[in-house]
Amino acid sequence: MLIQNRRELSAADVTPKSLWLDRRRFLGMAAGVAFAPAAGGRFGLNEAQTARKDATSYNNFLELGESKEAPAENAHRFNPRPWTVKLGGETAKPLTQDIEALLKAFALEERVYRLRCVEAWSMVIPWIGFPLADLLKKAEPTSRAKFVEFVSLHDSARLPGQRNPLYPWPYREGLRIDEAMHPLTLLAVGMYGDLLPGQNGAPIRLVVPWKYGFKSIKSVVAINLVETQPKTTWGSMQPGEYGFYSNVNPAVDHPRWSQKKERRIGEILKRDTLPFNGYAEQVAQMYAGMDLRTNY
Ligand SMILES: Nc1nc2c(c(=O)[nH]1)N[C@H]1C(S)=C(S)[C@@H](COP(=O)(O)O)O[C@H]1N2
Ligand SMILES: [Mo]
Repeated sequence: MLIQNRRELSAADVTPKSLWLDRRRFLGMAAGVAFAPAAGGRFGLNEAQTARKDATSYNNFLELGESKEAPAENAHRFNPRPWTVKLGGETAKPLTQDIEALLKAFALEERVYRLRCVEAWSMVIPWIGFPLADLLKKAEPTSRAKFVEFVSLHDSARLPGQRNPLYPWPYREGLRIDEAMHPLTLLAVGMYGDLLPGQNGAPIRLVVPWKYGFKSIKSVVAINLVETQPKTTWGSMQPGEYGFYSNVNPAVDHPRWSQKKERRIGEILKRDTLPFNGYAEQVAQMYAGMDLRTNY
């Protein structure tokens, strides 16, 4: 005779195991960091965070649709498992790692960063992740590695927006090697104390807080160390509007609008946009001697 197991249901019982493997460790750790007094230290911000509801319902993620609302509406169709991240190119130790192994391999921390979209709106988001440098160092970049190329998942069954032929899929981005190795540059796997929702780039996305939002590529499957400046999606589509560097710069207008001010999502009055999105002290020296009007 079958005896019913009467223990209470836990999260592990009601969520697909493949999606939430080790979720308890992840959340426990995230909460611990979030409430640690040091969280606001080197990388933190003393600014009101954007409401989670706004940060997860007003998105740019073309692979899940073109409007701001579409990514959240379509995210249920995007299953971010199984998932592997491939690190290759100019490395002594190329590696391919399953996302679950990646989640365990690195010390996750919470960092509250501004994200400034090129469309002149911004948010303040508590990300959970680890420095990109930690992963790159594991692969041992060679001396020829001058840039890093990032590639998003290319699979129109999981990302139906890729059926739109107007864009050159997959989405691609790039950084110079020193930008990629900078301690502010984060690979995020969560936000607001939880795993990343699909619309925000599950299961792993880049966050480069001093650059316009489109540099923060979502749903990354490949990271390649390369010798020459890689092609980026926006750079190849509209080179006159989207430079490779795209550091947030209120002094350089977009060809079709000013970048002097921004609307913080959830607020009415506009704020002044800050050079390097407020991170000048940490990053400006990387661009010493560069003309940031030409290298926008
Ligand atoms: N793969 C991919 N990554 C992407 C985009 C995209 O369309 N596809 N949009 C970018 C843009 S323009 C912005 S502003 C940010 C938005 O991130 P958020 O929705 O988490 O705020 O994601 C960036 N990363
Ligand atoms: Mo953006």
